[in-house]
Amino acid sequence: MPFGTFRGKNNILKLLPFTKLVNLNTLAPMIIKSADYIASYVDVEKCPKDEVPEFAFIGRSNVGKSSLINYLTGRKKLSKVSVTPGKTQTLNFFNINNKFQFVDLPGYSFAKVSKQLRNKWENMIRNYILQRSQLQYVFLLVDSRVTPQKIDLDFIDWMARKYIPFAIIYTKADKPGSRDVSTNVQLFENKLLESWEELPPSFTTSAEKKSGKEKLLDFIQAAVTEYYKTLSSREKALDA
Ligand SMILES: Nc1nc2c(ncn2[C@@H]2O[C@H](COP(=O)(O)OP(=O)(O)OP(=O)(O)O)[C@@H](O)[C@H]2O)c(=O)[nH]1
Ligand SMILES: [Mg+2]
Repeated sequence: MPFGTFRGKNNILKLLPFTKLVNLNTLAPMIIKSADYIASYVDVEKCPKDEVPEFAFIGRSNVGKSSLINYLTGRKKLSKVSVTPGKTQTLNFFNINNKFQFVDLPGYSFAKVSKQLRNKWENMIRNYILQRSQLQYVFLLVDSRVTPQKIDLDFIDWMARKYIPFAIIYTKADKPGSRDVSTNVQLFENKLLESWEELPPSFTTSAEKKSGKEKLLDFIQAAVTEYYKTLSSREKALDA
């Protein structure tokens, strides 16, 4: 498994498992046959205890997390979307193809709720990310229409320090080749390169124009395949 290198404080190099060694070209494209809402939780301890691989979507309020889940699964109303930020307030679980799970998280940095509530959400998100052992990747969504925001870079920095595997998804790229999108992505990557030797995997999507999901689904498919391969060799080893 190749690792990305994060320079961290005092220039100390740290290795992060953000890219898995899987040949995406050998896998058939993923077809979403089923996508169903499971339940919502506010406490990681109460989340389903199983070994289903999981992918979480996180980012600022209104960045398009719920819309992206709907676009990826081809289910318009699976996760609730709203023009008003702060729509998703719980950890929302979705079962995909009876094989893996998506978790839609509340947005961070939503200014219009009380500090107390914001702290509660932040703790809920952080505890979930730190404690959920079957979490394969955190997908950190970044709005491609704006210049780099400190809060997003800080969140990446926090995940790096906690050794959380993650990938970045630039959202709302309704005109993917446009100068604005490529300039903002470039600016964001330049910021990352101040602390990373190698960039994490990234994807550019538009839920509105329905573009960019194929590569992301390939990536998820590769991670799921890898997960079950590891699980079955572990079970075989235990049986032996
Ligand atoms: N132009 C454009 N708008 C989008 C896109 N994706 C989402 N939106 C809009 O952005 C707003 C927020 O979308 P949500 O999917 O609810 O965002 P969220 O990140 O889940 O928001 P919270 O749950 O409140 O944190 C809605 O008005 C969406 O229609 C996109 O690709 N392009
Ligand atoms: Mg949402």
